Amino acid sequence: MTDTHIILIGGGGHAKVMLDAALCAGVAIHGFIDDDPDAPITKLRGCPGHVGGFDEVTSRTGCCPILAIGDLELRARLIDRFGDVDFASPIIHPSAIVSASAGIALGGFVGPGAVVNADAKVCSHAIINSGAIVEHDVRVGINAHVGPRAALGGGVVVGNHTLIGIGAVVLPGVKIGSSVVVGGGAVVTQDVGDGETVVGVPARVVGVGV
Ligand code: JB2
Repeated sequence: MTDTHIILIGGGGHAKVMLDAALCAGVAIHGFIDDDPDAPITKLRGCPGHVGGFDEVTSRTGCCPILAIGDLELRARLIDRFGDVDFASPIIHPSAIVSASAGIALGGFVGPGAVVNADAKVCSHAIINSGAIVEHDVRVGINAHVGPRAALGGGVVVGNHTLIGIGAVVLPGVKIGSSVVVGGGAVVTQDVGDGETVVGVPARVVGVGV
């Protein structure tokens, strides 16, 4: 499938960032889907049209959706909902530095000024947000989000659906489980179990999900 009809799923703040990156990269966006047809993205120059509902994506030949909403739980539900639909190739801002040996999977996003270093693997639907650093041999799981200016040292593992908050630092080799929340500015020095929320310097567990 070619990406001739990329549709952004979402029209809020994150969609604006993704549209901007796509426009900078010369990637055409066919439309966006949002509950609100007047979503914030419509104020951006170059905004594509609002296209119907989710059926528009599943029924139209050649439509490739890409998640453009930040909420990781909602994103996970949408990934399930779309099932076998072919998601779009990753959108990568041209100012990002991505090693030739790194891999960015379908549905991924790499924002402006981000670095993805040698042999790093960014799984499907993951977000590497503005200015984030993903060092060599890191694995970023499915639908994980590395927030703006967060830094992952070499060999770090980030599980599926995990949020690394703005400006957090994860020391080299640390393993972070699935559905974890790392608070903004935290410094993670030890492994983190599935579902845990950690904050602070050094990061401490303050909650465990259900
Ligand atoms: O179920 C839904 C749904 N729920 C919310 N289906 C569809 N199609 N759309 C939905 N939305 C839409 O997502 C809302 O109408 C709204 O337009 C959009 C969410 O926009 P918002 O600006 O609130 O959040 P965001 O997800 O784009 O951005 C968040 O995450 C980013 C990573 C913000 O926290 C940003 O600051 C952050 N950078």
